[in-house]
Amino acid sequence: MLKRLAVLFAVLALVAAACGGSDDSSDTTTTTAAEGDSSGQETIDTGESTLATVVARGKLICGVSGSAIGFSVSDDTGNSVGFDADYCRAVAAATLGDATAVEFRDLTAAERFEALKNGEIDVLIRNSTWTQSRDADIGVQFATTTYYDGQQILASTDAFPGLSTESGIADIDGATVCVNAGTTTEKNITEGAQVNGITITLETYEDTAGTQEAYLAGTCDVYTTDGSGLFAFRSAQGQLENADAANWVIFPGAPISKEPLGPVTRQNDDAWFDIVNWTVFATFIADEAGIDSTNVDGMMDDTPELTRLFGGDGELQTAMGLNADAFLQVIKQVGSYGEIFENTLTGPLGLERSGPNLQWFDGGLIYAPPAR
Ligand SMILES: N[C@@H](CCC(=O)N[C@@H](CS)C(=O)NCC(=O)O)C(=O)O
Repeated sequence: MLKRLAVLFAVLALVAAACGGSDDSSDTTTTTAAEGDSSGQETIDTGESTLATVVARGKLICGVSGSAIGFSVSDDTGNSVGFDADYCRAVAAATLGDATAVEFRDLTAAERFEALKNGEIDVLIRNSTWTQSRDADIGVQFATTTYYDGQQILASTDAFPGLSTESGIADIDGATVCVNAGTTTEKNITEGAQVNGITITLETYEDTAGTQEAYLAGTCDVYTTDGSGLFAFRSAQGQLENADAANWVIFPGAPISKEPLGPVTRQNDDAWFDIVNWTVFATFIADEAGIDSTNVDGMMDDTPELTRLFGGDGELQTAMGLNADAFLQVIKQVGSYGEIFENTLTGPLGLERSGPNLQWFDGGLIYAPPAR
């Protein structure tokens, strides 16, 4: 409860000050090989495995947005709260046994992949969509998706009478649309307009603050980005008693794109990639078993798989260069997937866990391979 209140106050304190990312260079640049392998793709050789770098440094440097409400909102003390920020803490708990050993580095959409490739950050956990060009062309590697999102559109029934969640792109013909520069967002809405044979005017902003302020100022009559971002924006504005927010509709019900969001590491950094990936899987397996930070001590030996995962007989963490209880520390200090979702999205913003973000056995896509 206290944690949810802390997140809520942090969100409210920062909503008005929201700032964010811009130009996403991932889709355009093919960098020449600084220290490349045969495929000519740029590979950043940090000279040491990222695990060794983080352990030697005694803290994880994690790239976040810093202004994505619900995902990572950073304050001037260097703390960051939200779903992505919690996964940064989870990687620190797994690697260093201490979820607080994290330095959050706020990055714009344009800066995010460069900062990862040049070793400025150890891992990027910043509402970044897994795409073919990003995964295959620019020297980074996407780990397991932690939030299955999709692009949606936000507009007001004042500007578009009769608007509902059943409305679609075809219903915003002639609109001026606010978007974040260089993200997948801009491309999806441009293609969507072409496919629906409508005309829209794009107003592109370098960061989220600019995009949201333009919408609030009426410079554009439509705002579009990942559905979670729209929901968080409306929820936060509602909490700020912005009466207009009551007339804001998020549509279409079925998003116009797939936006699988998850952690990103450098390519050819496999040992570190496995640590980040299995940190995520550990939160999925705990969630699957109904385990969270409040009951893990009593349930960690309920099955041989849980015993292995939490550091008992047959544990596999030391083979990964981690402490045997690495993933036990993740659940104890940060929580299971369901707990992280509740503490950062559902509790503070009312963003319910549903659809693809449910466990596989509940019809969702949250699925972990067996810990054996
Ligand atoms: N998932 C998209 C980014 C979507 C996006 O821009 N989301 C907004 C939602 S508020 C955001 O992250 N803003 C914060 C920021 O850009 O720092 C991508 O990877 O290109």
